[in-house]
Amino acid sequence: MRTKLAAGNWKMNGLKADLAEVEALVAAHPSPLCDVLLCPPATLISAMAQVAGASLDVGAQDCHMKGSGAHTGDISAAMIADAGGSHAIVGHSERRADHHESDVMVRAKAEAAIEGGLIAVICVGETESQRDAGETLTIIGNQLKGSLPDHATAANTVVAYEPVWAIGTGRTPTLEQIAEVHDFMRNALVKRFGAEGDGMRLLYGGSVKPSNATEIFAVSNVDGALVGGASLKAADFGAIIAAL
Ligand code: G2H
Repeated sequence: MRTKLAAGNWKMNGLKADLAEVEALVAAHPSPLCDVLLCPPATLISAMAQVAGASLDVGAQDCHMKGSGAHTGDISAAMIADAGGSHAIVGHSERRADHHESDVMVRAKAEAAIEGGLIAVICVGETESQRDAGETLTIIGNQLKGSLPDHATAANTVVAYEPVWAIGTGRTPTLEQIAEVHDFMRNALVKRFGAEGDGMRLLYGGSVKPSNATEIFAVSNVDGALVGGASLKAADFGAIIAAL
């Protein structure tokens, strides 16, 4: 039985004053019925973890593939854990695009996160032109094959399907399109990882909001959401948590 997960990705948003939203979220959902994760910018991980207490998990939006060294501007899995983080998002399409991250790099980052004791939230997703060309399942299959470490388990890995064209655009795939990809991912993961693949949580991400959360969460093999814009405000994210 997979536990549902509501994960928020604050992207490059959030100053200390915005932790008031987390305080409000914790006050409204002290014991949520699902797992809740928030991934703020690295500058806020430590402070957010203190505000979050035991009510929700805090994670990073990236994790370097090396443990330490001459990598200006990067942070390691040990640093994330030291700051109070328990998860790291890797392979988000914005990092694949802006920082030229390949599947090989994403896999190395996921391995570093897992070896550092974190849960890796590994993102995959097709572009609009890839979908229009009928390549969606091929792209997703290749990204899963290339980005997930061989020692991925249900306990150390979460997969997020985020169609690039649905991110921050207000557009979402149809429920049938989400089901098609999630069922495909489940089959691929079971084929490769057996029972562990059956236990891995599969999140949908891309313009999830309170008004569409309930119908998306009812889709086959959707075990929660990775939420961007709607995770910034306690009222919106709280409504998504309540829909799970
Ligand atoms: C997709 C998602 C969060 P948004 O990137 O990862 O963002 O919900 O704003 O589309």
